[in-house]
Amino acid sequence: MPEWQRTKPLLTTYARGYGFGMDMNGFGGTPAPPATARVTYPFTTLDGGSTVTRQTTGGHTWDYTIDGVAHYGWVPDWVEDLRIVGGPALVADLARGAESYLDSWAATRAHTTPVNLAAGRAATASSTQWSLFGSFVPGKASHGSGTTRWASARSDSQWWRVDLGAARQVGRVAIDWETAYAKAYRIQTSLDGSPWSTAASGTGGRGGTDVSVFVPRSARYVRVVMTARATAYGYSMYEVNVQAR
Ligand SMILES: [Ca+2]
Repeated sequence: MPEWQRTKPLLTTYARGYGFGMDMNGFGGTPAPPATARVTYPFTTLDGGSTVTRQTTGGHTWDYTIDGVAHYGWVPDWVEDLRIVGGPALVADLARGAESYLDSWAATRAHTTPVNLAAGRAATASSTQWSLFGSFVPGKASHGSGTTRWASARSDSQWWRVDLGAARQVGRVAIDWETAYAKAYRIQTSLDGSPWSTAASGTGGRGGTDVSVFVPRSARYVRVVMTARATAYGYSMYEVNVQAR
């Protein structure tokens, strides 16, 4: 119940059911009898198609409220108990679980990786950190390689920009930061390098992979304007991924 309640917002957001299954691992780990008797016999199964009474085997009459889930035959009784505790919404989610599982496979087959419009495109920046041992030029963040990176000089006010080569629809920018990330920055776009329009901005940056999603717009240039450093170093980005959505 708590798990279902905790994940309910996600189930609603993605229109999913709640999957459930049972593996008795021999005959251990099945649901025990409930502390309080709730299931009353006879009851109707969740699909409304069957009436369930206590089963008698030889001289023993089984009752979920006394025996718990003694074997797979008592799953309907267990679900009935969940219905009483969680209400019809829980049972409806359980009933849609299997379909959701199949849907997830269909969605996986249909999924295509969005094209990174910045890959291989020319980039410029406000500064580049000098290094005897490697290159941190702006193009290292639009090279399509997650191990190379651009790094700036050590000051708060810096920018990095990429030329997509032609006007494209842009609606999502993902920045893969090195440890030297920006706490505050803006994503701006432009059709010809000036003027610039702010598509997204934030001040609570936590580094890692930072994703900005906005209403898709036509842009040839995408610029990251950084205003607050997280470390005493400059800024450094492994890769900037620009997508239509
Ligand atoms: Ca790179």
